[in-house]
Amino acid sequence: MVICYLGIGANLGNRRKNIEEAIKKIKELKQTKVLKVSRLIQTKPVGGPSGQPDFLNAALKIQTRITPLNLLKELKTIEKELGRVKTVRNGPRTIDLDILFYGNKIIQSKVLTVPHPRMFAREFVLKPLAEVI
Ligand code: PH2
Ligand code: MG
Ligand code: MG
Repeated sequence: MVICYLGIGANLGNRRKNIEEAIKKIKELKQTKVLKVSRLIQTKPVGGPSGQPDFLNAALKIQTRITPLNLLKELKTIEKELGRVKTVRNGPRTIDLDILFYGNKIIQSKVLTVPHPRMFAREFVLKPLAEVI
């Protein structure tokens, strides 16, 4: 089992409900346990188109046997199930699920970079993460 930290963000639709639903689906993943859930914090959008709604952000500590690329795939599936539509970079979204850390692994592949490359400059990631670490 590997300890892994996930970042969650939502700024479209019922943001709280989207995040709760995403956590429920992550709990249902095989070979995965959710160990800690942070509070939800409201944050101003960083980057992306101006005028987009405020975000709710959260972080999770999980334990999993799913490999990093399969975990990425599972998270993308959950994003799709919750109605995420890809538009512009950093644009508004019903749900965003990011792998922040996967054990102590450093991953630099075409589709996945871990630790998350922009997390260290983002208060909306670090604040909830500090609650579950
Ligand atoms: N996610 C982004 C870009 N900007 N801003 C906030 N406040 N919260 C986010 O989750 C967020 C963002 C890209 O994933
Ligand atoms: Mg993100
Ligand atoms: Mg993402």
